[in-house]
Amino acid sequence: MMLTTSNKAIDKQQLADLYHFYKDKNEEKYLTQILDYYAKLKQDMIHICFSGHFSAGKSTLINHLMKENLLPQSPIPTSANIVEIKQGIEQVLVHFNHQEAIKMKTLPPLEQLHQLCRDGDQVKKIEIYKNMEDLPAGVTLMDTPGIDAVNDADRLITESALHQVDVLFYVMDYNHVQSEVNATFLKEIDSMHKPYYVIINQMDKHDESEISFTAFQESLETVFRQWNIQPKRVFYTSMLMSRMELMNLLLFKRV
Ligand SMILES: Nc1nc2c(ncn2[C@@H]2O[C@H](COP(=O)(O)OP(=O)(O)O)[C@@H](O)[C@H]2O)c(=O)[nH]1
Ligand SMILES: [Mg+2]
Repeated sequence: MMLTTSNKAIDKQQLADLYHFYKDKNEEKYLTQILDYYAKLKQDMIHICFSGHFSAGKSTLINHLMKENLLPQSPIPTSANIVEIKQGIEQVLVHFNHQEAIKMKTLPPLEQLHQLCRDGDQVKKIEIYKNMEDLPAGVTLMDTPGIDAVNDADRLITESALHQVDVLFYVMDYNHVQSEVNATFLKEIDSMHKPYYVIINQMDKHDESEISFTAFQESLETVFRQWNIQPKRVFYTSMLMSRMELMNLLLFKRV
């Protein structure tokens, strides 16, 4: 069972009842989900999740949006745990798999923070609070481990966090849009009735002389139709191109 009820449809008392119901039945696996929901209800947070294949550019994109270098970016798989970024007085909470959580009253040096983000073996989740002018209060940005068929552990970590998510941005590398792994994951999101958007990143890899942007867009739409996937919108972006270069590609070479 996955808890899919939206936080508006369920109140704290119902969650408490549910918690005791499963606790009495010794159904441990649902208790963490219920506690996460409870924490979310109390904080009245909106969770915006970024997920997608390894190295699609999720962390780069979040860093870019926040104008901060909080997350490790690397061509080799990184962000092996869930990292939540929230507006607030600077502090970092580190939740471990097998020991008590710790609270840091200031941000550690970035290298140390990035190391914690990569440590999927010991660290389950990191919450980073910082005053950031581009992040409204009450919004949590979630960076998740990559979705990859060969690494089931990371996939499970991501999926276990999905019950908390209000909106999902699925990031794809320009060269991986046909991947079956993407389809399987998005179908699951679809079945949970979560709104989701697709971001095609790394558009700098597009070569108009190989395939026109219009043809690329049409082939993508065909793939989504075949998979029966209906994102609310598809965005095209690149972390390496200027706004002008991207607009030139998306608008003017389209016809
Ligand atoms: N060519 C290109 N490389 C990118 C782009 N965005 C990110 N990268 C690179 O792709 C690699 C993976 O990025 P990262 O953000 O760590 O991916 P994540 O695993 O999805 O979080 C890094 O080396 C980034 O510098 C892009 O738009 N174009
Ligand atoms: Mg990452």
